[in-house]
Amino acid sequence: MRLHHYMFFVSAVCLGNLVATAQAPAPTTLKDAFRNGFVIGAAINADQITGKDARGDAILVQQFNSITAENAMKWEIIHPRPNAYDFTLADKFVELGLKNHMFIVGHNLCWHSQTPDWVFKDRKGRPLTREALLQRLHDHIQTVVGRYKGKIDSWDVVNEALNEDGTLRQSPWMKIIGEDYVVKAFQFAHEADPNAQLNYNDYNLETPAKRKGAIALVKKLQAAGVPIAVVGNQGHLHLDSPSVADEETTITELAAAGVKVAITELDIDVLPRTWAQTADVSLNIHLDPKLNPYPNGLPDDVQQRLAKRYADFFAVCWRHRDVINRVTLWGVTDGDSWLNDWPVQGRTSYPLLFDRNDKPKPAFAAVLKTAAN
Ligand code: 9MR
Repeated sequence: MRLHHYMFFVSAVCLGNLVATAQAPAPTTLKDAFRNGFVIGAAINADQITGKDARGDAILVQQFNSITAENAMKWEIIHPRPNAYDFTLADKFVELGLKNHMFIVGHNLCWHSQTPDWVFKDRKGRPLTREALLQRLHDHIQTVVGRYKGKIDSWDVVNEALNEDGTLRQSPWMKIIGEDYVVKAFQFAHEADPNAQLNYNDYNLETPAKRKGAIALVKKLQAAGVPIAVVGNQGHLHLDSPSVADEETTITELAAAGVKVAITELDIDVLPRTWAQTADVSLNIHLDPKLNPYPNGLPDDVQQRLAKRYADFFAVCWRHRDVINRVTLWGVTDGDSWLNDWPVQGRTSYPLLFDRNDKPKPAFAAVLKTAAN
């Protein structure tokens, strides 16, 4: 090849590379956009687990690489009566995750809510002793975690153990066993699957007192030699709160305690609230039309505010991707969200990235862009 031919060839190749780089298509899915930072999950309901919601499943498989069962693995469903387990939905949930090579999250093993009353009582209806309840917790965790050993990647071992002031909630677990029930639950889970990632999961950790309580709990678990790997901050957010600065502080302070941080139940509520910020499922408020302002669609200005809020939140997660290992949205489309029925039943809510017709919202495009920065 003569020199000028060679030079032409080299410049053509360089130019080609340049054009190729400049034109490298931007990722069009959440899982691709964040691939070099963290996995992106969705909580899925029974219709999605069983394939009845084919359109929801199509979005799930295209966009997400992690799943959490919204309800299917909770005690009242998986273990409704003494010695009677029902793994029908949970097995299908795990199969779906394995088939699609997803990071599978088990939610949850020990919680005060959605746990039947019998769990805390003996055959005659009297409160169980500490030893008997510990045995019951052990058997439940051994059975459930043991069944999915090597298949479920990550377990929410204890859910929502803290009060807003950072003290331990006076749940039946706490009252009967005492505060070491948290350590015990983690030990049982570790015994049942030594390779599973173990999480403590709670909401409102942006509140300094509650966050302090969570960090104290992490330290207690670490001191007891228990492998707590992740703190899940649920991320049930509102348009105007908590502030991005508080979200960032929460991530860095939790990570400084020596754990990874996951956002486990992300959604952003755009509806008015007349109650304190919480995710306490026992709250139930009467429906008033003023509390349901967008029954026929979200006005564009609110849609844009939601997009910006989502982008700001994901930008924080992306910036801290060295310590964030997962961001999970609490549902696939707006129609699926628990926020349509809580704390007021029958509202039309818009908290997720896909709308009721399965279309990506402006927030979806805004979120995709955050990973490019
Ligand atoms: O989204 C769940 C909803 O379908 C259930 O009715 C509700 C009942 O307790 O639980 C919801 O999920 C909760 C999660 O398990 C724990 N953190 C708060 C979530 C929203 O309430």
